[in-house]
Amino acid sequence: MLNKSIKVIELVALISILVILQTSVWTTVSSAPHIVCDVPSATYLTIQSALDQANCETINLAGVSYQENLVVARSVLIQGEGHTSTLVDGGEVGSVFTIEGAVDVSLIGITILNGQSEVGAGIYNIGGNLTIRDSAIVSNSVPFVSGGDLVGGGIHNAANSTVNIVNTMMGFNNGFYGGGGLNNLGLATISDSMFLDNSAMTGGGLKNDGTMIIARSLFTQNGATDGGGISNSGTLTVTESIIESNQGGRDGGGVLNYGQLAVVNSTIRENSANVELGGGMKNWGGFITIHGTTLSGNSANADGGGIYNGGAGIMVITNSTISGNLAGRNGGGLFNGVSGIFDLKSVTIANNEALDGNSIFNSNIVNVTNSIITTSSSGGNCMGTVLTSAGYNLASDGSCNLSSPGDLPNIDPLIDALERNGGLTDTHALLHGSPAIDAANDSHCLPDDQRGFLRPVDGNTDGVPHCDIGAFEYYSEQIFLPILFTAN
Ligand SMILES: [Ca+2]
Ligand SMILES: [Ca+2]
Repeated sequence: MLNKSIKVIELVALISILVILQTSVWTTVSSAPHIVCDVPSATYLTIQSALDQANCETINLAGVSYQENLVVARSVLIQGEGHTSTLVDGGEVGSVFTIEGAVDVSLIGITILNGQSEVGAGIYNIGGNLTIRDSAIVSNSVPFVSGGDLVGGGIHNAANSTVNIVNTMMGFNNGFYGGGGLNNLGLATISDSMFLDNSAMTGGGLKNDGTMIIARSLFTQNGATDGGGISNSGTLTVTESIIESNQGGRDGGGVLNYGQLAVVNSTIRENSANVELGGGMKNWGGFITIHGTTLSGNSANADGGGIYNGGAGIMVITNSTISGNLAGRNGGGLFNGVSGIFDLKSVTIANNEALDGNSIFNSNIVNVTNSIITTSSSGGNCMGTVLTSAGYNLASDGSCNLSSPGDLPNIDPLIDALERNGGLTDTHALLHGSPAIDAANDSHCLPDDQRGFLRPVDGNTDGVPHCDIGAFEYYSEQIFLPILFTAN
């Protein structure tokens, strides 16, 4: 719900920006003073001339279009009248903003567009502590220059630099080699923001080689050769966000990871790896934890419709759902390569499809407990190396060779369609009478389910509460209603 409202608001903002760009009703400032300093009170004809006044702390911009390429070498607040009216246009002749040195800079309520530079076409931040709020960074691009770094279409945030992006739209930027919307080597935080239709060879939406935290944000329709939405080689945490409808021309439609990545309470859906591996995610040698998250409807032309894990990558997945993903070759839900490790706990893997291994194609180690593995497609759930079961898994057929205590092979889990059942992500509810109810190992289950609803609950009303197998905890009607009313 939260994420949906973000999306609607930002799309409205985006449309208004596009209307402005197309109608070109704004003219470049010429003679009238549109730039005002608060303290000391003064007016200027260009933003740069105001920036050159060391004691001008706040620069207020009018609701017009400015064409300038600005160098900010001191701490300052630059404030527009809103991103639909105040435009700073780089004129395709350099970065729009270059921020130099250990300065505190805030950009609020402006649109930054038409920058063109081999690094950081919209904003090039070299050492600054930069905050961008209620703004838009659109249509900036890194052109090919022989021998150039060629990264950071919207923003390049250098090492020892900080960028905080709040309630901002990054759209239609091109980063050439890396980071269509943002290329980060320093520290970046992104919240309540949207990355739309950005592109680069690696990391269409963004590329992170530093440290980054993303919260409540949407990545959609970004494209890259590898890592359509996000490429991470550093340390990245993604919470309460949606990565949707991005495309990897080759690998990692939604996310490509070489580094350390945590995905929490998020949705990765309908991304595609058009030629090779990892429709939702590709992990190559990195460490990923996924919790409270749904990967659904992703597709890979070859292996790993939901997730491809290789290069000695390690993936720990808890309280999550892998549903309706498609691989043209092996591993509709999950593909595990010759040196990869998956650790699955309280996961629901359902309705995925592949040529071989609809749910899981394994070539090394997949540890699994308290999880549902189900498919209705021909060819069965599991293919390749036998899973390492710690018991209490439920599978719709016998192809996963589950034979540890509490394992329930060859049984229909009786799950409902993927939909919102409370919480921040879609889940497969257990239907009344599901054999998964109260059938998990309590010592391996977490204190809540994927939705954040408490476990264990006595779902079969025999007076004894036990955890359920899979990501969802079944509440019979008697106990479900009062919890719904007290949840908020
Ligand atoms: Ca239960
Ligand atoms: Ca019970």
